[in-house]
Formats: sequence, structure tokens, C-alpha cells
Amino acid sequence: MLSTPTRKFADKTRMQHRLFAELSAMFGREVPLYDKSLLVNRVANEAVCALLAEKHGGFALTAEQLEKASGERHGAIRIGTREEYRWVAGFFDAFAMLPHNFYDMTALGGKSQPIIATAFRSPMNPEHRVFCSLLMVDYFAPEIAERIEKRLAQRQVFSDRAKELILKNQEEGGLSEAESVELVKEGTARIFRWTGRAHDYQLYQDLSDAGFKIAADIACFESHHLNHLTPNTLCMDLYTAAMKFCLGELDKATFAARAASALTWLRTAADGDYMRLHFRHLGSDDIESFAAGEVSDSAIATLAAGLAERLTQSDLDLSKLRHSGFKDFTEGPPVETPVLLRQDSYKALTEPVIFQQPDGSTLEAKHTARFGEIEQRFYATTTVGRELYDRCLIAMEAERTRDPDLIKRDYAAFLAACAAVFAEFPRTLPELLGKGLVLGRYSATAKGIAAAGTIATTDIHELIEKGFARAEGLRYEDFLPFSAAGIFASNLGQYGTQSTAATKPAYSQELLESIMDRKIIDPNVIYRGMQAESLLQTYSDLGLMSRQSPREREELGAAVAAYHALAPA
Ligand code: OOG
Ligand code: NI
Repeated sequence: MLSTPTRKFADKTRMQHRLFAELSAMFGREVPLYDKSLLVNRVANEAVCALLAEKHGGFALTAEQLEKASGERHGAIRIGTREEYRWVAGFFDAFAMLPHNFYDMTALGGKSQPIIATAFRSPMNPEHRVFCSLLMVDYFAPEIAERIEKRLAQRQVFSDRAKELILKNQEEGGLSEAESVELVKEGTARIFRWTGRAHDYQLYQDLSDAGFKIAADIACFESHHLNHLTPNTLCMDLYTAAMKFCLGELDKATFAARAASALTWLRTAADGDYMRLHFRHLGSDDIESFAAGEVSDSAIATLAAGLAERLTQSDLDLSKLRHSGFKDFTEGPPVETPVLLRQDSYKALTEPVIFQQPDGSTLEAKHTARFGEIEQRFYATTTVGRELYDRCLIAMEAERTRDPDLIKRDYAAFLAACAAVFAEFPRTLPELLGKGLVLGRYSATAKGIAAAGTIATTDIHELIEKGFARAEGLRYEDFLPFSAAGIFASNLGQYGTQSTAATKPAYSQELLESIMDRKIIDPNVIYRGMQAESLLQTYSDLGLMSRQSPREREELGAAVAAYHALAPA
């Protein structure tokens, strides 16, 4: 897809890893609770790996491998002006991170926010991504819009050197090693750094009072400070229980029970497809070579008790740190439904800020915006799968609105209600693929290749059943606007906001593309293209090309062509 950079340039994927490792270190220094949450995730993941090693004989992950496998991050930044947004797009371009998807957060009904967004990531095998919001000033009444614009015009987030490097990458297609180190440094020392300084408290107050805290978070600060930097977890329910325990929100017995139930769930759910999805270093052959093992109830109880012990040690007493508690429920599908992504977070911290006032004086105040998200990624959905997901999600919202206290009154009943709402979704990859709800990458097996010429069916699911082909699920690599809106809302302590302009402007993908002067990639073209290409290859390897219906061949061919057309000339 992307042309490989020539050797005179620093490798952009390696630059990406360096950038996110450095951002993570920066954020850890800025926010001690973030650093500790990484440790909680590590010890929870170690317990998961211990269970997986029993279930899949031959699977083992050293501490070093686990650390390496845990480097994936997504960040969230919020930008004030169109010019800044264009520089941000140029910055990420230097790391081969391109805009994917258009998110119109002004069109989410009661959850709307005055922003539009895209997410920067690699088109293929992305590990890192940044959700990048742009404040739409014309969402506001002219008087306040003008004050925001005036304020924003006074800041200079990108240094001259950063701009030079971004332009050089744009013109020449890459940066030298030394320059790439410099650009990462620009990111951590300036562009994405939290300064603790803000400007114009009156504007801050007026925006916050009018329900636009997000605008205050953007307009009054000096940099595109990271709002959050999200790692992945191997087991959302184990991690959230552990965090709540460390923050003092669950007692030890409740934690041990929740941990045991999360691990019991994994005992069934962590099949070969889970392994493939969660460990990118494992191939299908590695996974097939694992011996099926048994995980006993007592092994689970031992793991849960061990984890409770570890979390009780003083280095994980998070109640001592500044915090505002953990979110009540996880955004996205319930644990039974392995599609798209599940997200949760510790709530936004209230942090000290010093305001520089227009008259030259300073004022000490507090700001609540930066939170601590975690996520677990599952399978990318087809159009049909996504429609079903959206329907289920609306039903789940309705359920929560109908009985908002259920979660506190009876946690098990709350989880059962969520599962019931998503009951139409099957729980395993073969069934999800079989029903056409998620996308996969198919390949011929050795048995299938040996049988080429004698195979009677062209139905991919039958080919899999007969052992002639196999499938892996495609991982969802993007964001979910409703999940994002839920996170926004719960952290800002504010639900959506209405436009105060005379008429609410309509925003489009074309608008954001023109702001960046680059095209936004539709990730569905990638997912569908990958699936189609793998199907064509499978049919070819099985000698079935000529037996496919012309219509199917045409459809697959069109999906592959659209996918290949994404590659720059
Ligand atoms: C971005 C929210 C979107 C997610 O994970 O959906 C996001 C923000 O809070 O600025 O990060
Ligand atoms: Ni996020």
C-alpha cells in the first residue's frame, strides 16, 4: 500500500514506536496515576497469561515479551484552529500515520460536542493511533466565537523547527535519523506536553458555564496536551476490577469474586481465535501447535487470590494518588460480544492550573479534563454487523436509562441485562463470520491445496468446515463515535451541548479534508479489501477460481481494486 521509504530516511514505523514510547514516558511523568494504571494492567495481564499458559500448552510469554506486546497506545488531542490542525496532520504524516474516518461529534443528538475529528494511524497493521478533534468555532454565537478565535490566534504550538521538519518530510518523503529524533522531541517537549498554564480565566469560566468545557480545554491552553493515552488490556473486566480495587472502590472479597469470574469467562472465551487477536506475534501455525489444556476452578481461585495479594502491596495503593474514581460501566459491547472495542477509564483528574490574565496578573485555578482510558480491541464488523451493533447499543442505553441504579443495586443483574440486549450476536469467531457479521482473512490449508481440483463447493464456510480453508478475524483498528461521546460525557461531567449559532452549521468530511489538504481514508475499504484479497487467493490456491460465480468474482475484484487504489501513486 504505502511505498517503502528509501534507506536515506528513518523508518517511519520505528519512528512511530519511538514517538509513542516517549509520549508514554512523558505522560507517566505528568500523571502518576497513568503510570500506576500501566502497572495494574501489567499485573492483570500476567494473571491472564498464566491462565492462557495452562489452557494452551506451549504458550508462554516472558516479562520482556509482555512488555513489548503492551506498547500499543491511542492518544487523544483536541485542536483549536484549522491551521494548527493542518500542522498536526503534517506531523503525523512524518510517522506514516494517515487520517482514517470522519467523526462528526456535532451530530450525536444529546451527546453532541462542538468538534469534528479524524484519527491518524497506519493503514496496515496499525499499533498506535491518535484521535484528533477540531473545535468548530462557528458552532457558537458570534460574540463568544470571536473571543475564542482571538485567544487562539495568540498561541504558537509548533516551533519554527518543528514546522521545518514537517515541511521537509512533506517535500522529500522522509527525515534522517537525527531529524526524526528531533521531531519526536518536539512532540514530547512542546506540542503534546501539559504545561499547567492557561490563559484568560474569564473566557474559561464563560465557556464552562455555558456547558462547553471541551472548548475551554482547547481554547485556553498553550499546547495540544494529550487528553489521554490509552493502552490495551488482555482482559477488560479483570483490569477494571483491579483498578477499582486499587482505588478503594471494591473490597478484597468483591475484587476476588470479580477477578475469578473474569478469569472463568476467559477460560472458555480465550480460544485460538482470541490468541490470534491478542498476540500479533503468534501465527496460526503457532496456535494450532498448542496442546489443549484444562484450567481448574482451583487454579482460577489461586490466580485471583494471588492477584489480590499483589494489588494490595503499597506500590499499588492508588487511593493515595490524586484521583476522581473509576467509571461505572464499560463502553462498547458486553464481554460476550467480541466485536469492535470495549473502553473504560478512570475519571478525569482535577489538576492545578495557573492562568495568565490579560492584565498580566496570574490566577490559580483547577481544570478537570485528563482521564485514564483503557481498551480491548475485537473484530471489525461488516455493514450488517455494524447495524446490528448500533441497534443493540441503543437498546442497551434505553435499558440503562430505564433503571439507572441497577448497576449499583445488583451488578450481576446489570451485566445479564447487557448480555441479553446483545443476545443476537453469536459469541465465537466462526459463528460471527458464518453470519456475515464480522470480517476475516481467509487462507487455504495444506489439506485444501492437496485436494485442489477435487473440491465441489465454493462456499467459504463449507470450505472451512471441511478443513480446506481457515480464517482469522480482522481486528477493528478505529474508533466508535458513540463510545467516544460516552467517554467525553462521563469525563466532562456534561452530556452534549447544543449549538449556540443562529443555525447549527453542517460539517462534512470534505471540509476536514480541505483543512488538512489531504484525503481521509475510509477504513472499511481496507477491511473489505483485505477480506476480498484473501478470498481470491484462497479460491486460487484451491483451484476454484473458474468455479466462482461471475458476480462474486466481480464484487471481490472491485473491493480489491478500491483497496489498492488507496496506495499513493
Ligand atoms: C477523544 C475521545 C475519543 C476514544 O477513545 O473514543 C477517544 C477525546 O476525549 O478528546 O479517544
Ligand atoms: Ni480514547
